[in-house]
Amino acid sequence: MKIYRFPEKETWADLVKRPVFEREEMSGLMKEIFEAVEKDGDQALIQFNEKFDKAITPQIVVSEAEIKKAEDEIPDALKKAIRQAKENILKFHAAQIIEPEKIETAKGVICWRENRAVEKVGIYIPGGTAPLFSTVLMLAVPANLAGCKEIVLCTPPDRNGNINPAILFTAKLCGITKIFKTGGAQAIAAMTLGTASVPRVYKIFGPGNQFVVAAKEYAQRYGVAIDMPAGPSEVLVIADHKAVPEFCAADLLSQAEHGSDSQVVFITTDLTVFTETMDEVEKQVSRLPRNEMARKALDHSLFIVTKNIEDALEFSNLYAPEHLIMAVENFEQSIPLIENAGSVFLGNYSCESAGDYASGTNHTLPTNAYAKNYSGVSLDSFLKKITFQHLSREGLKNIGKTIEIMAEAEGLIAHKNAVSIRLK
Ligand code: HSO
Ligand code: ZN
Repeated sequence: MKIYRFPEKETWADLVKRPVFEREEMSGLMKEIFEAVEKDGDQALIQFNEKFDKAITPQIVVSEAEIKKAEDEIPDALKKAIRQAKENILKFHAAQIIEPEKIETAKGVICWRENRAVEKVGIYIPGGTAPLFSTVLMLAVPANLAGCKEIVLCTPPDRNGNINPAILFTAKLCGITKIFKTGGAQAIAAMTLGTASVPRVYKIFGPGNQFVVAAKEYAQRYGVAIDMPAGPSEVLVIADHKAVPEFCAADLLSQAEHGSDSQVVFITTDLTVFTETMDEVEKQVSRLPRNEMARKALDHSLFIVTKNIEDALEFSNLYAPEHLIMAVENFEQSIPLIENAGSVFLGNYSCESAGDYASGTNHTLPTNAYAKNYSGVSLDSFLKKITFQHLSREGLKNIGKTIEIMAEAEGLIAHKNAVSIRLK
């Protein structure tokens, strides 16, 4: 833990910096992987499964039988939990559907926007130590609501060539039928370029390790869009004298257990809450199965004391956290002061886990200070907006002069003529 009591504002710019990752080295590797997938298609994916995931997968397509088996393996309680989470995510995202409104900007000039789904989308779900089947819900539910015609899911197999059953169950529940056993950069390459089995998509979503992040960046060279630039997961907790140290510690650790590179920041105005939360973190971390990873994340975590909540929020806005927890009494007053954050959790009972799983909001959020200029995933992430307009002769007459004068001033006489020829 790095501890700062009332740090001077001049030092904040340094404190909010995230660790920088070696990026340059990756592009050579990405080129190799993308070229291999382009040349050998499914065969390359099978070979990469063996090389990177130590898995023998004669078939990369997940079969009906595998999905059925997964369904049988999932305990009923988990099935019920996943269904309830899905309902809430569906409710929250369905409310984001906005009906187009036709606007008459001048008499006879009618403009409007219509939504169209991104036709083909790819979802990447990491495997490994924490198979995030909850992310399947966060991406597939809005994709379905938006009306995406093709939803492709790639996820790495385990050493026996199997996919985590909860991922398969959730994918099936969300109506995803195209599931492939391929992970890492090669999965991103497959969805970018297409193979005999894996369809090519127009936009790729989902978290992943540094190879997946690099591959999503590389995929954009081929005209594929991505959800957002990524970095390790983050939480910033702001606590006042009414915060509960046990709760704060649990929230900090729920982020720390994601990975050793997780970013954890605690800011409080109360010295008792400060020391008690640190003690609690120490107490709770040793009881966690993933304590080793969490401890590594805690090594570079920040514990800060500020004079007041306004200062804490100013720091938070500069940091632009993925998740901001306001464990303060008067959280309502803080809302207008929050400028940069992916998702905000208000009060002592709004833990980040609620948003991670089941409250309904999306957990795919901007990290690495991108909350300054990106939103989290929502229904909009799966839509494009097309503008339409209809001008009557009268409409064109009403704005014709304006167009002609502007076109002439830009030296674009054909533009001017397009109006004059109609109105002469
Ligand atoms: N906190 C993660 C999402 C997640 N947590 C999935 C648990 N499962 C990134 O926002
Ligand atoms: Zn989480």
